[in-house]
Amino acid sequence: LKLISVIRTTEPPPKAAMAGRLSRREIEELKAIFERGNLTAAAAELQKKLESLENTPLDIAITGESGTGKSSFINAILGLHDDHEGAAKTGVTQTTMEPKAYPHPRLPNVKLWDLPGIGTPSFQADKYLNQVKFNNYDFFIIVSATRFTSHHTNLAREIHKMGKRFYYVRSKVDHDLNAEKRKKNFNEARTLQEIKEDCIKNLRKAGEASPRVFLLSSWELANYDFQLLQETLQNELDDQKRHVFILAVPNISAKILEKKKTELQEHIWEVALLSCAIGALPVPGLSLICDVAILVIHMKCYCEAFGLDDESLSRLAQQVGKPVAELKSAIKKSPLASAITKEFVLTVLSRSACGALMMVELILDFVPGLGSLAGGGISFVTTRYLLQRFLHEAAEDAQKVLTKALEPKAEESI
Ligand SMILES: Nc1nc2c(ncn2[C@@H]2O[C@H](COP(=O)(O)OP(=O)(O)OP(=O)(O)O)[C@@H](O)[C@H]2O)c(=O)[nH]1
Ligand SMILES: [Mg+2]
Repeated sequence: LKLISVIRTTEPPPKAAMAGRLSRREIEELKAIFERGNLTAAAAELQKKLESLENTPLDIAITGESGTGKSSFINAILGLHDDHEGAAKTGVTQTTMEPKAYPHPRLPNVKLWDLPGIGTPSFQADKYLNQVKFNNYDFFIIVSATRFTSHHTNLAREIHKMGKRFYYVRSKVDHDLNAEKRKKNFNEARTLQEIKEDCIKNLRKAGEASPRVFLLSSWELANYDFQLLQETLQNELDDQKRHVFILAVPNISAKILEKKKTELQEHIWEVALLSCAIGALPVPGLSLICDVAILVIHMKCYCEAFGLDDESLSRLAQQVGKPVAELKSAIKKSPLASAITKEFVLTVLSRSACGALMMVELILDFVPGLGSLAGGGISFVTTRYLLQRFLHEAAEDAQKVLTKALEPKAEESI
């Protein structure tokens, strides 16, 4: 700790990062690890846990009758424009004849499966689930754009029998609302409520005790029930699947960005402990010790989760019909994923040395095991401090990009 007095020259740490002291849970978990006394074994376990989190497969089946908007829904979830390379084909004629996987553009282990339209001559409800290999999927989303039909009833019943879960999406509600608007006593909330109640009533008749129905428009994903669908899925998935699901959801609202931030924050202390356990090295020219490679990997991952990378920004620009440079102009603090290199991290380290060292002073006393690790303890605190600060700034920039993307275009606001 003599090292701490060496550097007191750079900018003071921001309030948000100073507030990021160890939580009670972190302290407890760290103490437990040190009490068990084998940090190397604990690190190996953490490494396995973090790797398996990242590699957890999530396979979501999108099913329903032909033409209901399944492919359009997939593209909306993946953040792809219908014309984008890699997007599901959409159209007015039947286009999907066998299950086809659409991997998430950033998370290849997350796949949406576009299933053939049920009820067409080649796909009848009773054989359908076997034909599409139902066991390959974590859950089903039944998409329907019209009144409830016997195909929905049969499909719901069959999915239930197979012990799988389904969510019922009533799609194209923008279209329904437009048609209803012509009526004299039009009331949007009442129309939506009526559509939902009708679906719930019919699913109950089909034997579903607590039907989960969501009204959506793939063209306006941020409206109607998408947020509710996202929250329901999140609550019903196990921890591993929830992690990849949250990271896969498109960045369409401030609330979703906030959720991603919280989810990533949860795992920072584990990454930091890994950094100290794998024998981090002193950073040249600074009194800091940490594993620069770990910082590079995780900072890049945060940027990508928030859509702060060239590909995601171009996709967003295409979706909202704005120049990508306009969206980029909203980014103030965070670099894009491609700019995060070892050199970049070293620059951040030198800028943040003062703040990181103050956190070392604050934290080492709390967890006795950490203090006794000398260099390892400093590495833990530095990594944790830098990742928290970086995450905070990337999340802030992502919110600014979202606001810019949703602003009316110049000609629209005149
Ligand atoms: N108004 C409106 N139209 C939509 C929406 N989603 C899809 N559509 C349109 O509905 C038509 C069918 O959409 P698809 O996504 O191709 O439907 P699908 O269920 O994949 O069709 P199949 O592959 O043939 O079973 C297309 O013309 C879409 O543009 C929506 O949310 N609102
Ligand atoms: Mg399709």
